[in-house]
Amino acid sequence: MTDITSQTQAALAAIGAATSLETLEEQRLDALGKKGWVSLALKTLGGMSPEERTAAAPAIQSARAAIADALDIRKAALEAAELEARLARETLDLTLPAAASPKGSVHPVSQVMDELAEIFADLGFAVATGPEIEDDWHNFTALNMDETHPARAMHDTFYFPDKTSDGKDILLRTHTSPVQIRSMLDQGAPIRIIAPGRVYRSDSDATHTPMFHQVEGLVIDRDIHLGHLKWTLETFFKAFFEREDIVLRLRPSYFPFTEPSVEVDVGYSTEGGRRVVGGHGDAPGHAWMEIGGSGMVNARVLEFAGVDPAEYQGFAFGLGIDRIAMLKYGMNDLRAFFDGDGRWLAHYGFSPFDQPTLSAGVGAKA
Ligand code: FA5
Repeated sequence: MTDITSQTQAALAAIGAATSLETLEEQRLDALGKKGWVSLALKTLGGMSPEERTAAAPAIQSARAAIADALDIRKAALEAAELEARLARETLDLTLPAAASPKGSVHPVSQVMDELAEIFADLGFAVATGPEIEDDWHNFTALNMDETHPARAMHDTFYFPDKTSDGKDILLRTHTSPVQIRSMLDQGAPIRIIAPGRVYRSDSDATHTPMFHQVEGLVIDRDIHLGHLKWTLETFFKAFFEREDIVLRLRPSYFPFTEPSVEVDVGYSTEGGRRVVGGHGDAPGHAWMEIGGSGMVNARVLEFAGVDPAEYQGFAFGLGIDRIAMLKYGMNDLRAFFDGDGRWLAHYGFSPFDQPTLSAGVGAKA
């Protein structure tokens, strides 16, 4: 008994005198470690008679509790002292000049938006914008999707709990097509615009993200036909990918706001795991990738937007900007676009001085 008392006192004294976390750990192992004297003393209880155990156990238990408490207290004190010392040691002089200057870069989506605007400006298109928080009239109804239209369900829309003062649902726009309506209502026909911007759908995998970017195109004039649409897209993609062998495939499709509707695919091959645009998608080693929807603007949409369908018609398209950025610059996971990882941005980002121009090349990388 006296043995335990004196051993405990010696241990408490050593713990109190420990000047580093390492020596404190040695003290802990010496007493409470698997082979420590307290642990060994506890083990002897198993071989005792019940009477002996009742007599011996409280002393060992209280020795263990006292040592554990002392270890905790000393550990907290040593840690606090160490933190104080570190804070005193690691000073930072904010008035010193930076060792490396901060280096930002232009995100590939922003770069591609500038490239698009440059190419379409050359084709006579103005850039239009619309709100990302839309009402369901502009996003759906005026695009020929009334409340019961099944295509509304295909968009996985994010709705707000509130409504507009005149009772319309408020939502995050699911595509850039409402800018068609806003532009036609604002400026009437003829019209030639592109509308790049953010759109939102509840969707997520390697090629779908809940927020992504589209560019809408709209041309309304007299005698516009599907041939103009194909020429415009082909001319755009040749300039964008800076190659002449771009082959587009227009596939019959359905959008409520265009009639007829066509889905646009571009031929590509895979070289060293990287998709390279060009060539016929059905050629050996090639495939087609969907990059957008398009068609002739439905007469009902013109009516909703106050344009006389007897006098005017036109085409519209909506392309996934992130998709064409991936194709041009060789990324394979769309989600990385929005992770904000500095290493990804340093690799795929552009110098702010690398402004896309038709004369210098829309895709030149500094
Ligand atoms: C539309 O959004 C139509 N508004 C396009 C349109 C405009 C058709 C004008 C006719 C006239 P769609 O849902 O297919 O269509 O989307 C168009 C493109 O956006 C797709 O081809 C794809 O490139 C891209 N896209 C769609 N969903 C996602 C997503 N979750 N993540 C990234 N890109 C997407």
